[in-house]
Amino acid sequence: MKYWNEEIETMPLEGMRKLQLENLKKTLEWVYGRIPLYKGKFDAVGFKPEDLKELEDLSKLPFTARTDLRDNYPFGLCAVPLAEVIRIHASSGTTGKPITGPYTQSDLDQWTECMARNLYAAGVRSNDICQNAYGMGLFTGGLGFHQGATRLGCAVIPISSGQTERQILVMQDFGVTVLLCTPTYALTIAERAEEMGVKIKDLPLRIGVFGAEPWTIAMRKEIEERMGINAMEAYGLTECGGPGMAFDCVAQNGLHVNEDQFIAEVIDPVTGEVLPLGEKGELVFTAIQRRAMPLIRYRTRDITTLRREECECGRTLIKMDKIYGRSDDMLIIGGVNVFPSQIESILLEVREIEPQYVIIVKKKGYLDQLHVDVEARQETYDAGPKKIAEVEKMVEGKIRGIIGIGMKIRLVPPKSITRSEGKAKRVIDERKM
Ligand code: DLL
Repeated sequence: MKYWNEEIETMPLEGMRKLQLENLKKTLEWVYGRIPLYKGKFDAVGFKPEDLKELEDLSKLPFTARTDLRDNYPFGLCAVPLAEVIRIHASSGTTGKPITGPYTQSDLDQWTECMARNLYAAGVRSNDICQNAYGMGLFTGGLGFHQGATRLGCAVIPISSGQTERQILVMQDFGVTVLLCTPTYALTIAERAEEMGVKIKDLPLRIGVFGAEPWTIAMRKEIEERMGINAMEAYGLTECGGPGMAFDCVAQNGLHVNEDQFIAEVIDPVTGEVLPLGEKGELVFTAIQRRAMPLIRYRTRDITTLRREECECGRTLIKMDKIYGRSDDMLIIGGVNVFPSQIESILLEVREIEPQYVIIVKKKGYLDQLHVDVEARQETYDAGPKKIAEVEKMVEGKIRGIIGIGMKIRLVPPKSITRSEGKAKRVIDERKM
């Protein structure tokens, strides 16, 4: 079998649009009658659920923002009584209240279905042994992957994140074939294994399914080479139901959106206008099968491009490019927009440094300045201050040449940057302190 769900994954566009329209109609009626926030938002623009005649009418509806979730914390956007809720996840959030994600039984079944499609497309099969090193708990990564891999019939090891040495021992002893974690934690595991003298390349490990944070194609290649695996991807967010909303396939050039469950749009983040396919902007999702908390036109703040094209894998599901970054991570330096991912791509091309870095934003007078601390490779560090200064200058030049702005690069000693066990913190904004 080539697909987990051939009918949906290869459905011709016309059929998919029909299915989406039916599901969207049901969902608009569902939220209008049950959630005061949505009744208010729809009434404010004079829209009744029965006004939906075609998919394009969706653009007449207002957006839902993260602040709507905060203002209605914890269950104000829940469309069913808590008696019908069987699971509640939450994203921690560094400031303010967490974001909650309630599920009914059918929401949980659909999530599992999405995760099964995701893992199957990544090449995972029932005879695989999956080490699930996503954080287990409130975070959707752990249980989402657990459910999906269990549905496939894999042997799942719910090890959760952390205790990296134990991860490596389990990987060796249990003959693990699939690793599930964030890309930066995969790098941490690869590095620790090298220090322990364990050659991951010689182990049976063959696939990783990574996600939950932005990572560049350069980072994917680095992980693939260091571990000798295919590094595949999962995308999703707590508010919309967790990982599995979009996933990549053998083509590894974009992620297919589970369109029977989510309608994706890309908008201009400033004007809110829907952008044509192929243009880069902010990703917006409408969940059309969820029942506990189906968000309408939810602004993710993730930046990408949508493409409808024939994929070599045969799936017809719309594709989104690898997430470029988050609009709230975008730095504006001297009027130039810079995403951390652009800096990462350049750093990963430099042999003399490790893929471990932190970007520090400072203010000097009225000007914003970027400083990047990046780890020297052991050989570079051992070669002494002259070599270090040379590499710093070379990296500064490369960045100026490609991004067009100057930033101060500082090579720091090997192993001096804190290793990630989940989502890495790559930017420290000292302007906000
Ligand atoms: O990170 C869900 C998830 C778990 C996805 C495991 C994939 C794997 P949150 O904690 O709510 O949910 O964070 C959601 O993480 O808006 C993106 O900014 C970012 N993100 C998630 N997956 C990717 C990815 C989970 N593949 C936020 N590439 C999203 C880039 C990602 N960013």
